[in-house]
Formats: sequence, C-alpha cells, structure tokens
Amino acid sequence: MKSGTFTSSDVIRASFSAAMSSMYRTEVPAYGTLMSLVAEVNGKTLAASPELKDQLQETDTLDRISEERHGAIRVGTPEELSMLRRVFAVMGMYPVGYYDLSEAGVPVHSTAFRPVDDAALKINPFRVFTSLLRLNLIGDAGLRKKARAILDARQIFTDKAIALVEKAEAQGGLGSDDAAIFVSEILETFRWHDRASVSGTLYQRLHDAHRLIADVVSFKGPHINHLTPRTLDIDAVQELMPEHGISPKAVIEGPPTRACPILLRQTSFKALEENVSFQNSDGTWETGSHTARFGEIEQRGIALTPKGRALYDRLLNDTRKIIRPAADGSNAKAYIAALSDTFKAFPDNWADIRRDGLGYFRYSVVESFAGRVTTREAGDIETLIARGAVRFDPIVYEDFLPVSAAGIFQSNLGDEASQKFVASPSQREFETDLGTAVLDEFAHYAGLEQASIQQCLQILRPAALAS
Ligand code: OOG
Ligand code: NI
Repeated sequence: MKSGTFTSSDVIRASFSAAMSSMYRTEVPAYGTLMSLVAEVNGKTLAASPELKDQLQETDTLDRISEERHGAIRVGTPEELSMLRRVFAVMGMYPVGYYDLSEAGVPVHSTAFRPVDDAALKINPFRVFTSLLRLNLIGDAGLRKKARAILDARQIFTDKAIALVEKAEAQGGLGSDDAAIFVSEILETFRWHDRASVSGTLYQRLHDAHRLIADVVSFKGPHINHLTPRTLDIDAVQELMPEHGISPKAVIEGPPTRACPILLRQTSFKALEENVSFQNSDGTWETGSHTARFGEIEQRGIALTPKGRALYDRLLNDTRKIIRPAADGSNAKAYIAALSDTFKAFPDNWADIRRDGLGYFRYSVVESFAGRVTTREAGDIETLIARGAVRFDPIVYEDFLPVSAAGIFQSNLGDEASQKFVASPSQREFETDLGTAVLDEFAHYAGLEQASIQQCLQILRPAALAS
C-alpha cells in the first residue's frame, strides 16, 4: 500500500478522541453536563473578549478549543505501558514529560501521551495522562506477589487491536477501514467493567494497601477515569457547576485567577460511587462498590520557562506554607486570598512576562505591517517587535502539573489520611518500562519559540535587502 492511501494519524486521533468522549458521556452522564456547560461558558467568554478571540484566531487555535480534552488512565505492568506507547504512536501521540507522584502519596509515575508538533496540536490536541502502578512501593510482599500475578495474567488489548498496531508499524500507517476498526478496538481497552476480576476479600486487601492499587489491579482493563474539556474561564464554570447539579472540589488547583493565564488551572467533581460485583472462589457474585471515575475541567495558559516555573513553584510553596486547602473546603476563601496575594510577585502582562524570560512565546510577522526595515533592524527580533513588524503570542502549556495532579488524585481517594511514600523519582526505570525516552517539555517549548523567531527573521529578510 502506498503511504498516500493511509489515514493520517491526526485523523485517527481526532476520531478516537470523539469516540472516547461519546463513550464516557454514556458511562458518566455528569461529563455530558460539564461539556455543555463548558461550551456555553467558552461561547460567552469569546463574545465578551474580542482580544482573546483575535489572539486565538491569529494563532489559528480557535477551532481546536471545543474539541479539546485530556483523559487519564492507570496501568499495571511495563508490558501494558509499552504496548500503549505503540497504540498511541498510531494516533500521533508521544510521551512528553515525567511525573513522579510517589512524593504526593500516590504509588505511580506517569507521562502524558500527546501530539507534539504545532500542526498536529492544531488539528486535535487530545492527550492521555498515563500512570504506571509501582507495586514495589507496597510493603506487604504477599499482596504484592498476588497483585503482580493478576496483572501478568490479564490482557487489556483485544487481539484485533494488537494485530492492527503491528500492521500499522509494518506498513507505516493504516488505511481507512483499518483505522476505523482500530479506533473501536482500542476503545475496548478503556471501557468500564462493572464486574471485577478479583474476589471481594482480595479487593478489600488491595484497597487497604492503597485505593489506587485496587483500582488498577481489580479490573479487566484500565478504564478511562476522567475526561477533561478545556474552558476559557474556569472560575465561571466552577461557579456554575452547582447550578447544574455538579459539586466541584473546594478549590481550583494551580495558579490563581489572572489577566494573563499561566500553566494550568484545574478543578474536578468527586468520583462516583459505582456498583460493581466481585466473583467469589465458588463462582458466585457478590455486589459492592468502587469509586474511580470523575470529571474535571481545565484552563490552559502560557508555558513557562525553567525560570518562570521555578518562580511558580516557589510562590505555590510559599502559599502552602501559610495555608493548605482543606479537603472539606472550610478554608477555601482564605486559601484563594493567600494564593492571589502571593502571586502578585508574578508579572501579569505579556510584555513583562516576556521581558523577564518567564514564559515561552511564538513570534510572527504582523500581516498588516506596511513599513520597511533596514538590514540592521531585520536581524534583531527585539527591534522588529519595537517597529511593529513582529507580534508575540503566548505558547500554550500542553502538559501537566505534578502538584495539581496529586491534588486531583487525592481529592478522589477519599478523605482518609494520605499515605506517605519515600519520594523516589525514577525516570530511567520508567523509560525502560515504556521502551523509549520521554520528550523534555522545556526543550520542546524552547525549540518552538526559537523556530518562530527564525521564521520571522527569514520572512523579513527580503524586505530588508530591498530597502
Ligand atoms: C490522573 C491525574 C492527573 C491531571 O489532569 O493532572 C491528571 C489520574 O487520576 O489518574 O489527569
Ligand atoms: Ni486530568
């Protein structure tokens, strides 16, 4: 088959993202409610802010907003993780970043599979935050062994899914019929199963070791545990959620409300308590419940440089030294006030953020620029900006925040005291299990910024020579 007859990986990803969304809407109706609420708020936000609309249009990213979402899954073995890498590659999604959540009391480490180049992100930026369970962080050796045996025995991919991944790798892509089958077969891996694959007694033991271990080990597959639409005004959605019968967690994770959004702000509604059945050794079924699946929304801001990120981390830590948000929301107002106050130290207009080297920007030639630039001016991006020939727009942060991710994890693990694990980042081990290195997000954003500068200089060069 010639490569021209393959369905593009962007199209497969978009179709998978849509299929996942429609499956989750049926499984968790509150997600559907959240989607309509987000669409409504996004519409209003754009109508009220022509400047934002203009920026999204200029950067060619307006269309992706309503299609935009991320999901999250947790897998149990290196084999599952490395097969997922191959599955996501068929959809043009690659592992970016390493997140160690053991520090936050969650026995997993993670990466985010996502499209990386600009064109692919514009078509459909669907991402999946993917965590690998770290059984070796569990103290009880007997339980560890049992859990490992259960995980080793399960197959989370259908035979057809595996065959199509192999076919895609061998041919360099999939034709349209294969692509459609691929999407529906892969969807099976993420489906919810209300029949656990363990007994009620074993479930309880796993659950006592950590709720997340029970979630990963007790089921046939890594059910998608949330899908997150992107909103342009998270404060508005948070406020409107109760009116729509959804009760959000007490505080929004991440930075405070700002004129210039940075990184990522997220909020969620609590996981549902769902009926499941457990199979006893005599083959009979026993009913019980499991909480895993929830809903989340997020607002994305500018990607920060290491310097900007260090400032963000410091300010967040400073805030948490003064006050920690309580799970029951009792000090939410005081926390939000402290957060806003601390973050006054972070510049809140694009020009200052850029001048201080805190964020990454995409530079582009102003189409309506009518003036001429001299040869000397043409070589210097700062001069070109000052002359009005070049504009700069924030590069959107496409990744995740470990502290927020931990907050989201925790808010769904119930209110019992969170467990302590020894912080043990192990990127090397994760990459070995994954079967490849993860992309360094900072290097990637820096590369995008540099490329945009080079392009501006290139475009403006002929004008300079002509003058
Ligand atoms: C993943 C939590 C992380 C986010 O948005 O930070 C995440 C999980 O609960 O499995 O999705
Ligand atoms: Ni999430």
